[in-house]
Amino acid sequence: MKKIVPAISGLVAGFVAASVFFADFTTIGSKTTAGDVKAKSNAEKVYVPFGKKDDYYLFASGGHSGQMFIYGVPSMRKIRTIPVFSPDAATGYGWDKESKAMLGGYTWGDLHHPAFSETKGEYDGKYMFATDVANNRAAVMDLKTFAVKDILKVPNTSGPHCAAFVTENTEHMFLPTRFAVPFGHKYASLDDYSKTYKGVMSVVSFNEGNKKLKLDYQVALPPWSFDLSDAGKKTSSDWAVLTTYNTEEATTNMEINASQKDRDYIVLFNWKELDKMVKDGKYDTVSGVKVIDPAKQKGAIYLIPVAKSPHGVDVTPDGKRFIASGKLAPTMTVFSFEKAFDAVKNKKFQGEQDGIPVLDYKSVMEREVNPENALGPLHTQFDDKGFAYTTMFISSEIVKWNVNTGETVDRVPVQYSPGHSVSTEGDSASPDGKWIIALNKLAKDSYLSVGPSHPESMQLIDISDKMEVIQSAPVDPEPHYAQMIKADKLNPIVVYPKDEKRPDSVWSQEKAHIERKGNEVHVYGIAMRSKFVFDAKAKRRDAVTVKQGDKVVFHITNIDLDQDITHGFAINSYNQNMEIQPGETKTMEFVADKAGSYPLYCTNFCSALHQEMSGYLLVEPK
Ligand code: K7E
Ligand code: CUA
Repeated sequence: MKKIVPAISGLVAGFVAASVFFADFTTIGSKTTAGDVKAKSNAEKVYVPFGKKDDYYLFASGGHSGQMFIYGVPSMRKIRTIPVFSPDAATGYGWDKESKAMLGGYTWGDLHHPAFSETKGEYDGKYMFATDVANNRAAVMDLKTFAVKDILKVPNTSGPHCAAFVTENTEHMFLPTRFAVPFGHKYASLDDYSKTYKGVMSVVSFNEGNKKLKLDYQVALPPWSFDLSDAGKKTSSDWAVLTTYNTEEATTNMEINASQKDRDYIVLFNWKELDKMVKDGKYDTVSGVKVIDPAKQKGAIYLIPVAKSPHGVDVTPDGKRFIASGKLAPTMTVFSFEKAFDAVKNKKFQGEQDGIPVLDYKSVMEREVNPENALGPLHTQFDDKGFAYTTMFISSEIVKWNVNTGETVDRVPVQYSPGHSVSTEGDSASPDGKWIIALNKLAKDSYLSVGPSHPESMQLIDISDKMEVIQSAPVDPEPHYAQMIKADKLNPIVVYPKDEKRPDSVWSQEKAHIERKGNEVHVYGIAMRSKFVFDAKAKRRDAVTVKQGDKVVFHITNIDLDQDITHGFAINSYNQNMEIQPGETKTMEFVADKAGSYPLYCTNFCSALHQEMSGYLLVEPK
């Protein structure tokens, strides 16, 4: 959702920004003004002196960079980029054998929505999930190492934008598709769209034992675009909601044709019922995947009319309500789970669409909220006091409102055009109400210019009392969504535990050796400050000689079991590079198709003799 109406938002936001900056930061002559005092006290709020750590981790999605960005809050200092769906030269992610296999040949991804694993509706700090809109993948990152452990390729779907959101105890993640496609991505004329194309929702689970993601089953929803979703909590924990657009089933000129009808739908479904249907064999098997047809299998899925083309849908921390944001309509619609359950039970239907019952809007809707002059509501976050915070893309602001009454309580301009925002522990059952960060699509004049393309911008807003923008930080494109967690919930390891069981790891210089099997050369080597040893018995322990055309497999163990002593392993001119963290073994595999003499070296500056940490790969010509 980027830059839909930059002209209007620019005007509104520019005007608002100008007034804010003049009000707060103008100094007159050399006198200290109220603005100076304010700036100083704001600076103190976010200043984290050296030696102290931030209170929160921010995991910001990297959008079409395919990566995840880790920031500290409140300092808003960027700590690291963690590669997820795209190769990353800095860490060699996508070059070593394991991560290369996980990426499956894809060189980019589009990561929109990160989600923490949850236990009883609280972030448990164990895992981070994300999905890839570009190439239909889901990933899981282990927060002990911040390393991606598994990537699942999902069939029959084209862009799981709607994900990832986990259920209360991480039983499932739902991946509804943004673009409808025929099963198996088969060719079918767009004239047959309504008949042949499907808006498939994938239901995925995570196995903590083997750290793998698994596709449990799919639901063949109508060929609509599914936009955002959220899982229920507490009394609604068996349920989840999705927003839809293009229920018109338009296949061209979407900008106009997908906004014809006044209403689209919220899809409300009971995932426990869906699980049960699968258990009871109520599904079809399509290319090896269990697929539920909601027109045939009734009792789990319902539609609720909502103002057309909504964007976000967010469940309140108490699990009692869900709020749809209008995007095109300047309205947040508050729905009640209790009312929805009652409508389901008493069959208060206003009709059927594609065989799915449509719940009566008035019976389920609790309130339509229209803050004055607030335009383009996209996403809602929560605090600990029952307030909701909705980003307004077009009027460039965050509006704070009372979920119980719909009354506007406060509003703050942001620079500019916020998409999502994220509050501290905001998607958990107990947000703590300290900060909210506006994830702005446009930065315009906020930072030193780097040419026509600007970074996106994140603005830290204090929500403990009256909302106030305190700090701002540029961020690479493009954080759609982010998650913020209390720092003390995470407990990353310092050194990989020495894994003696891994068959290819070598834990001493003396054990380094080379094995040849036909035209495969396996090097079992070590990296340590400040050398590589590939063959303990060789005349040159840091050189490897192979024949042109050999498959070369380097298994390198970093035997420096010390904090932060990471080594790189790169081969000059061979386009090979990987990072080996302390205690880790990594594998690099390639065919030595170019004859010649190729220096290899450590890419991470690991000691005073780092420059000396090098050797040779010699490839004898055929
Ligand atoms: Cu950009 Cu959540 Cu993909 Cu809204 S989404 S902004
Ligand atoms: Cu190891 Cu530089």
